[in-house]
Amino acid sequence: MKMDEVVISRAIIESYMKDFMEAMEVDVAIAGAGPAGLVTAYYLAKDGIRTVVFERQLRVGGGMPGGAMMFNHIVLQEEGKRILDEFDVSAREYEKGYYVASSLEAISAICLKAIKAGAKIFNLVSVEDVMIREDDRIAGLVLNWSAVSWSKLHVDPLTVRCKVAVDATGHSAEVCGIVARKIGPKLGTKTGDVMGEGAMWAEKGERQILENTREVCPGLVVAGMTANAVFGSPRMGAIFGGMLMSGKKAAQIAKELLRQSSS
Ligand code: 48F
Repeated sequence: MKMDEVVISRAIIESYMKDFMEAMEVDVAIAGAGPAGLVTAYYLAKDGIRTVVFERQLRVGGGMPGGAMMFNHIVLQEEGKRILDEFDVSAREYEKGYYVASSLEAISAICLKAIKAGAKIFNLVSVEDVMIREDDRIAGLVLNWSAVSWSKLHVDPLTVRCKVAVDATGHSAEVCGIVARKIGPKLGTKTGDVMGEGAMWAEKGERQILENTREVCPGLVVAGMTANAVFGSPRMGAIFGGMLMSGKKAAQIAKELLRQSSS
């Protein structure tokens, strides 16, 4: 069969641009395609909510593929394992209450399910700012190619509009950092600013991540490690149940905010 390189090129550009154009106005825009961001995207998209995820790196998954110290296995507690079951990922009980799974199987399944549910994921795109409107409501995310920021090129960004934004950028809590710096100390923390994650304490970190997963300023929800980094809660290492539960909770919060905005 005849193969034309230009047809191949056109097919890629046109279909990508169609997806990108559709991403310009969405219900929920998520920064970061680690486990928390992808789980959030899945639970939103499967309910028909227009959801887009922007990921800085070439690959999705954040810290999940690396497991712990590059041992590509992850640990989950009972509640986390129940969420993994929803993604058809196998996990075996190691000791009572501790389950082990392949980090690659887990992140592949979560990513595939999010995409199949209808979430659009754009890799190699960094969130570099937020768009705001009245009452300092977060109304969109400001994007640039990651290659532009890595090369330190002076190139202006593009902006997408969303009803709810989710910061799932992990330990660096980047969107919240931008909000604290540019809009003022309004994150609902003791300092009003991003407090930074605490030292390792798996049990406490896993417990607090659910309390910390919430709307931190109008229109901005935090998910995953970002939630603990914002509120100064401990890190927890390679136990990943909290990331999955936080993603699921962030999706519920976003749905509630969407419901309120439409009524
Ligand atoms: O770091 P990451 O995996 O965060 P998470 O989903 O999960 C944390 C765990 O991996 C692990 C842990 C478990 O106990 O502590 O560390 O909360 O994923 C965050 C993703 O966000 C991307 C980053 O490349 C990563 O894939 N990211 C960070 N900043 C930006 C961004 C940005 N400004 N724009 C777009 N993507």
